Amino acid sequence: MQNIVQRLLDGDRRALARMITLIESEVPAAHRYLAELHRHAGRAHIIGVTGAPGAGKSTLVTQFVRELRHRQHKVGVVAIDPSSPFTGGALLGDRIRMMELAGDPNVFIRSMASRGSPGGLASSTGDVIRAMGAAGFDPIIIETVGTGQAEVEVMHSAHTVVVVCAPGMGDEIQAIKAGILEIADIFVVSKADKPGADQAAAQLSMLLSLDPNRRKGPWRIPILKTSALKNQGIVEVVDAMRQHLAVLKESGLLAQRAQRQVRSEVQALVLHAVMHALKRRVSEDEWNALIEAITTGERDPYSVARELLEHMGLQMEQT
Ligand SMILES: Nc1nc2c(ncn2[C@@H]2O[C@H](COP(=O)(O)OP(=O)(O)OP(=O)(O)O)[C@@H](O)[C@H]2O)c(=O)[nH]1
Ligand SMILES: [Mg+2]
Repeated sequence: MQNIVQRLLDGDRRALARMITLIESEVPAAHRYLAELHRHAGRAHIIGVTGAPGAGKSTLVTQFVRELRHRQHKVGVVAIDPSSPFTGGALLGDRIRMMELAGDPNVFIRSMASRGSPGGLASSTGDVIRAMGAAGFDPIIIETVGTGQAEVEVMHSAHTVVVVCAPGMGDEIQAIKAGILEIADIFVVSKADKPGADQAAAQLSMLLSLDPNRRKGPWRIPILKTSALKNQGIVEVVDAMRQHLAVLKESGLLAQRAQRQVRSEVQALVLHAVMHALKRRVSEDEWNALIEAITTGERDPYSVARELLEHMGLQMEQT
């Protein structure tokens, strides 16, 4: 088992698949392996693709992968909540194209279920990215539906976030509402062969010009149109992704982002470990009794929290 790390570093796909399974099933050994992999990971360009259900994300991801393969990249894909890659997109034969890609040794596609806590999803996605990066995949594309908090949180591990809006779905506005505006680095109006694409782009442009964030530091957020049907616009989006990465590097933002991410990763691990240790020490019955006592006003949450921490040899600061 120990040499799973070595095999993964040598680019063995089965070792990578096995590692991802270990990550997903939260096997304690996974952290030991990931710690070893850490030194070899972290250089891949992470691209997030998000947007409303049915916006055309999987279709785009498939085309990005093909374009990146033309450019000789070894590409990883993490599709969160795999409803669409294999079930949707039948109209344009995306399913078949995804399958074709899956047979390419320089493409690794993995679906992950969007279950558990938002923090849990973000951290396991981060671990999967680490494993894929160590196996030499770069860039790595993450696809999520941009509706829930968990999905938005996952996008924080991306360097470049592509937000996809389809015309005539009214979802340009919804995307803005869901707080996606702030995280977008590139907007794509998909299905540009359909009526309403120009209006959708104009609408987005208007909304963006109202927003001072339109410029993200040295980066000006572009709005690009694509059509999978006519095979248009993909090269431009892939170019924009690469340019965005270059701007992040030159400006020092990439390094800043990495530091921010490491900080929150370590915090999350500590928090997780503390909660885990607590659950081992306090039985379900004890928990219930404490909660009951707080609810009735017999106890208060502050002293209970203090007591629980002291139970683990930790002092809570006096307030
Ligand atoms: N006309 C047209 N249809 C498209 C285009 N891109 C995607 N579609 C269709 O839109 C539908 C949804 O595409 P997907 O790529 O599965 O969308 P998605 O955003 O991944 O969907 P979920 O993952 O289920 O949220 C499919 O029927 C596609 O064939 C396009 O450029 N033009
Ligand atoms: Mg999809």
